[in-house]
Amino acid sequence: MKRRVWIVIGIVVVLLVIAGVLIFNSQKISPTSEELKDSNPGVYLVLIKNFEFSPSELTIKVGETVRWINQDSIKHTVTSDLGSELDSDLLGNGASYSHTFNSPGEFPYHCILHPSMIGKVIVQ
Ligand SMILES: [Cu+2]
Repeated sequence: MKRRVWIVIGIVVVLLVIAGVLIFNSQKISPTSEELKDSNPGVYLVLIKNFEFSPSELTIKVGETVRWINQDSIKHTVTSDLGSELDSDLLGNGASYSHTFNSPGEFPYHCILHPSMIGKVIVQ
């Protein structure tokens, strides 16, 4: 009888640990912009996922940083439509590109490989 209780408790503990690991991992895979902003003041996250920049339009202040993370298995770039403000290498799965904007303006960008992928950073 007592042994059975301990077995049940053991099973519950194991299930809780598994649930905890699953929840922790799911958060790690897809951090939201707000989460990253909280942990890194002045840094915004744009996810590259399903051939889209998300959020596609982002408003920040001068001196703040945007970090793009590619979550697709396909390679993408972050490239300014005009000029060279944004000019990433080919970003593979999990790769990221960060850029700090030091002057105000609108900075539209696209992916060189997929011109339909467009986004814009507005720096105030
Ligand atoms: Cu692309």
